[in-house]
Amino acid sequence: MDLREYGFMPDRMPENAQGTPARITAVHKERYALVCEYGETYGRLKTKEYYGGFEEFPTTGDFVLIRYNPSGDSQIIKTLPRRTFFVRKDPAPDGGGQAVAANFDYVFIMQSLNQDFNAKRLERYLTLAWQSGADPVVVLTKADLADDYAPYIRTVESLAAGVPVYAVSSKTGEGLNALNSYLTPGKTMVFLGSSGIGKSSLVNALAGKEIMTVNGIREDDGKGRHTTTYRQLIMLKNGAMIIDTPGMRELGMWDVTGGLDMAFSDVEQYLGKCRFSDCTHQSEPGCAIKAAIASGELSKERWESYAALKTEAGYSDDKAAFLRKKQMRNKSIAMFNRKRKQENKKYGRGSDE
Ligand SMILES: Nc1nc2c(ncn2[C@@H]2O[C@H](COP(=O)(O)OP(=O)(O)O)[C@@H](O)[C@H]2O)c(=O)[nH]1
Ligand SMILES: [Mg+2]
Repeated sequence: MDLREYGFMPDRMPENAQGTPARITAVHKERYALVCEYGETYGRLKTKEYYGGFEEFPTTGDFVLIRYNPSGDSQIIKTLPRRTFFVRKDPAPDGGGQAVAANFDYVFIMQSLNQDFNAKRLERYLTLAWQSGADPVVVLTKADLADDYAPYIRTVESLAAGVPVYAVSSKTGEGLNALNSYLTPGKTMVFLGSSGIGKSSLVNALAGKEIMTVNGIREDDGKGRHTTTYRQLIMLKNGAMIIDTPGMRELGMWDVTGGLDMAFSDVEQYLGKCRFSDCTHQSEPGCAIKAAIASGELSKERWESYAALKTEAGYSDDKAAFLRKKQMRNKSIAMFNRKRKQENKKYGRGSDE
């Protein structure tokens, strides 16, 4: 097996790197499903590197280096630098950002053309997608359920200038061919969208067979149940890959400065143009934002979306505090490991290396 088929770029190997490159295809509790030149295998993290705070925990789509073990679990020794990634807030109490998907080329931002369509959520997804470093593509699903979806397309185009938008139906096959230009060998897409909007159905329609379980929408609240219980990367027959991870539901506005710049370039062009450099855009004279809204150049909703996401990003962005905590944690882990090593020596126990 040639890992390049999975999107691996050999020139991204660090110099003097030891080990066999592999790609993470699924994250289970403590075990990782991997592919490498020897085929599919499983791996576990090397304690010293990962729990000593030296390496980033890998996620679905990551390229890693392993010590290959032909007769059991391999050892994961290094996470290679990510080209693109999503982060969410680590659910641990003092957690910082945690990567949930990595090294994808396109983000398919998905909403369905029935009850799910929501402009604010679209703006949020676009911010996250731009932040990830990959190219956003808007995919409106269940086209067969909409009498006329042209107004939705126009709404997307007004919020996401320059981002391609497609209406598709996994049920009738309408519009699916247009997605083929993204589904090329070695490319990876990640699906971002609420439960029940047809992500699994689209995977199956693109794969031409039932890979994912499709679940019915509950009558009472219109929401689907989650069937994806672990994070996985699926290889389609044509050589393209799709990442589907349940963690995508909880993506927060963690460190999205660059994403906001891209998703709201129409808004940001007015910033810094107010008379007062510390303008709060509330009631100050000479406010460029208020003037743009008054003249109709900028829509009020657009400004409010931007301001809300920016505020939210500010809250989750208290990185100074987070980094302090992380340093402390790494320090105490290192101390713990040193102590354990001394004890192991004292009692003649082997270590895990
Ligand atoms: N009418 C219609 N229903 C669809 C389409 N795609 C998915 N569905 C239905 O929507 C429900 C949720 O689909 P699923 O693929 O499980 O959504 P997921 O939760 O986003 O993975 C299922 O009942 C599907 O049959 C479509 O293109 N048209
Ligand atoms: Mg699903």
